[in-house]
This record gives sequence, structure tokens and C-alpha cells, in this order.
Amino acid sequence: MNKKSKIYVAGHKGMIGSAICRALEKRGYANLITKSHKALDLTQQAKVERFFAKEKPDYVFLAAARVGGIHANNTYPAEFIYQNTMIQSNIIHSAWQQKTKKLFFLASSCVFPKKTSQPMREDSLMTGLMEPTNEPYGLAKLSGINLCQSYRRQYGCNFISAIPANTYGINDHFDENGHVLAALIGKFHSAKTKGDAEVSLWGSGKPKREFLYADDLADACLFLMKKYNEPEVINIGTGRETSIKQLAQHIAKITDFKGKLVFDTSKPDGNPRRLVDSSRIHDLGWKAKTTLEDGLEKTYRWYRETLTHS
Ligand code: GFB
Repeated sequence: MNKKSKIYVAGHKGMIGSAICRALEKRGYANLITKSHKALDLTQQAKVERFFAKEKPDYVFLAAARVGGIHANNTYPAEFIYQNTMIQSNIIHSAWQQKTKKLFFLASSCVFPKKTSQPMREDSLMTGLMEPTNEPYGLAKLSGINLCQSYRRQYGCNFISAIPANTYGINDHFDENGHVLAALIGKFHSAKTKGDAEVSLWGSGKPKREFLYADDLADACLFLMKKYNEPEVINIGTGRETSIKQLAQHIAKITDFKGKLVFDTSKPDGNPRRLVDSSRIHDLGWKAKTTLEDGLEKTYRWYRETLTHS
């Protein structure tokens, strides 16, 4: 990939896609192609094929996906499996048809079995059942990994894929459909503003997650696009776990919320732990730079300035 390569970032308005665009622009890649959801519905095969036939991108970052937290996954399972399967199938197939030099597919850490040893190694995929709340999304993402491997095996395409830890950052969804970190920023900020006495958190607060800042993930994506050419999926994480309770306490602090935290155990916990084993990417020479504290500060500042204007 050089500074003049034609690079298509699918999902450029989302949290991860926008971080990839920022990282590319910062490093002087000037020939980026993006298309809004309105201009190109990626679930529509004929439209995606026409777009690829016209643009013929050299490189593709596939960060477009229907995403959300545990509530969204549980409420819209059909949309999660259908839309994600369609988006990735259309893009991967079109990239093969138009001889894209390299494609990078972003999977998700919910592809791993619910009961597996931690940290989760890439070779533990498909050794057990997934967590039911995210199975439709997880199955779609697992098939995306396999699509990349199958197009490589049958047609020799250099299509790679990676599994990021729970990612957070700007351009995430900060409402009840969001991933936990963004959803909690939204909840705590609103409780503080309204002067509420308590904030209700879902589940027991005991599950642990590994939070990866979106701009660190984007940095890893560029690194792998340049260096990694293997069929095996590769994990991207920080190696640091935080419980949902610790996360909530931290967000209460940065939002200056002094009320009570109440855990609603009628709501699902999801996976008890989800720590990816990042030894392979570490061995290649990449490490995450942003601490959770710094990433949270940056995300909250962006949220206040951009979404609440406060
Ligand atoms: O990010 P999240 O929604 O999903 O985090 P996953 C869920 C954890 O945070 C659960 C607790 O233990 C929830 O019970 N939690 C507490 C909350 N309060 C809240 C809240 O207000 N909102 C949310 N969302 N959670 C996601 C998948 O799983 O992981 C995605 O749903 C994706 O599809 C991502 O794969 C990596 O971390 O469990």
C-alpha cells in the first residue's frame, strides 16, 4: 500500500471506519474512497458490484457492520445476522471480482466460544458454543473470517481478518443500543445533568472486558495491512481487563456523578470474560498505546463537545 493507492474504507462514518480514515489521512494516504449508507446500501449485491466495477479499489478496509451492545444484539438478532452477512459477502465477493490487491476484514471478539480458556487464542475458534446474546452477530462475523480464508484458498486472494477486543471511542453510539462503555458515558452524563440519585447498570457488574481505543485499533489495522499476509485470523487487544463495575466507577468519576450505582441483575451479563490473546500481534511488533484512563477522557470530551455541546 503506498500513498497513491486507491483505498476504500467501508463504514467510514462508524467508530472504527472513521478512526481508520483518520489514521490513513494522518499518514498521507490521499486517495481514499468512501460512500455513505445513503449513497450505497452495502446489503444490496447489485449496487455493491456496480460500485466496485466503477471504482476498482486497490485496498479495502471492511469496517462496515451493523453493530451495537448487548441490548441491540438481543433486540435485533435478525438484523444483526442478515445485514452483517450481506454486507461482508457483497464486499468480499466484489473485491475478488475486481481484483482488489488486499482486503482487511474486521471481525469481533464475540466469535469466540463462551466457555474457553482466557486469554482467548485464535486457535480456540469453533471449539464450543457462543454466548447466546451475541450468537447471530458472532456467527455472521465468523463466516466473514471464513469467507476471507475461502477466497484465499480457492482464488489466491490476499484477504486477511482480525479480531479486535471490545472497541470504544468517538463516533460510537452513546444510547441504550450502544456498547457498554459508550452507553455508560451517556447514562452517567444524563444522570449528572438531571441530578438523578442513582444510575441503573445491567447485570451483576462482574463480567470483565478488555477495552481497546478505536484509534489504537486503526493503527493496528494499518500495521497489519502492511505486514500481515496470513490466512489465520489475528487478535488485537491491550492485555488489560476491567470489570463492568470498575468501568462504571471510573465513568462516574469522570462525569462527576456522585450518586449510587445499582446493578439490575434481571438484565443479562453476557460473556463472563472476553480477553483476547494478543501474543501474535505483539510478536510482529505492534502494541496498543492508549490507557483506558486516557481513552475515556478523550471519548468523554468528544461526547460533551460534539453530542451535548456542554
Ligand atoms: O458492550 P456490551 O453491551 O456487550 O457490554 P458485550 C455488556 C456488559 O456490560 C454486560 C453490562 O455485562 C452488561 O450487563 N452493562 C451494564 C451494560 N450496564 C450496561 C449498559 O447500560 N449498556 C450495555 N450495553 N451494557 C458486545 C456485543 O458484547 O461485544 C457486540 O454485544 C460486540 O456484538 C462487542 O461483539 C465486542 O461486551 O457483552
